Amino acid sequence: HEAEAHRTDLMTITRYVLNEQSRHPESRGDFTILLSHIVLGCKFVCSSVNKAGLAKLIGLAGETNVQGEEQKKLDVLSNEVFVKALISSGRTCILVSEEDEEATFVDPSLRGKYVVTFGWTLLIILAFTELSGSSHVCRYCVVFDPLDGSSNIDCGVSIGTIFGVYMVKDKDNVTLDEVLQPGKNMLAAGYCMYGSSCTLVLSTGSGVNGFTLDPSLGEFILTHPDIKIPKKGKIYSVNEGNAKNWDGPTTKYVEKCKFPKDGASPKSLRYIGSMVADVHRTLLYGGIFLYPADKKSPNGKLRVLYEVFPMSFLMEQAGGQAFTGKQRALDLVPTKIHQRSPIFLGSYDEVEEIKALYAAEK
Ligand code: AHM
Ligand code: MG
Repeated sequence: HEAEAHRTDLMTITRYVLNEQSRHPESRGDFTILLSHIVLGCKFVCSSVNKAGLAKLIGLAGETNVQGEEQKKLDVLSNEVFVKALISSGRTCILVSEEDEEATFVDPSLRGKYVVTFGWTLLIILAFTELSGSSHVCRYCVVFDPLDGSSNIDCGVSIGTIFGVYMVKDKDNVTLDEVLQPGKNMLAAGYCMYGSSCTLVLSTGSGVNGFTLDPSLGEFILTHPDIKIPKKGKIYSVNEGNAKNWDGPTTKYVEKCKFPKDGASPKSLRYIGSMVADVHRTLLYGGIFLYPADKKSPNGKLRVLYEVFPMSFLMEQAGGQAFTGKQRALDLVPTKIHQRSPIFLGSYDEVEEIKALYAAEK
């Protein structure tokens, strides 16, 4: 009977977030509106990615179409779609995208206005409380990688979108400092994986939930409620081609994965080379994902704001950990929007081991 109820009583992502918001009486539904625009971007990218294999045939990404117009590459197209969807939500002040060198400051005229349609008494009360000062509803800054793992597009391997949301502190004087904040200040974080199905994993700071797109409905349905990462894991995920240049602790950890001395079985290696897919598997099956520093890239490869932070936020919310080799990843204070950092994230016990190896080096 329960299964039957699920089939007819669908928990869509919008319904889920609205339910969550209703626990906060002061909430005005702004986050729900923002999220619905993020979801729109994900659906668009999902549909484009699904058609990517046909590009050569019908002239999609990077090709010239029948009208002779140059078609945009998928990552460029995805970026445009997200930027436009986020701006049109009327709820954003600053956007930081992996695709754009500079942050986008949303034009004040596009930051939305309160629509007050109440009677005069209510208007006066509102004027003296929350509305005094500013009439803008721009409340959020969004950092995102519109299409991560783009080297995997042409061979049809899973790719994804990663995003993090900060709440604006000073909406009358918005500066870049709003996004140069530690990841622990994020209000929400998530990713959407374009794989064998399209899965959106989201945390608004009280656990992690996964939603799968039902293409026939065009809705994300709650399929993975309250995701918890296993405390230990049997899988490690890293680009071992860089091993020559690794530091001591990373080398020791991976050596132990392959040749455990305590009688345990060796771990399996899985590496897709798409952060979203590698992190998604780590979240569901347990284990560790690492993109360490190496001699050639002392800060690793992955970007703090829209790769390291959102994934670290989700890991912690699911009961795992995220570490940079020096500190808890979410404590890092970025000074540049495209800054990189080494990252070790996953099951609690695995990250604990990495932390011990780094502590022993000191
Ligand atoms: P991208 O943003 O240019 O797509 O690069 C990010 C990707 C991640 O998805 C993945 O974890 C990593 O780069 C793979 O890098 P490498 O090929 O060096 O292993
Ligand atoms: Mg990326």
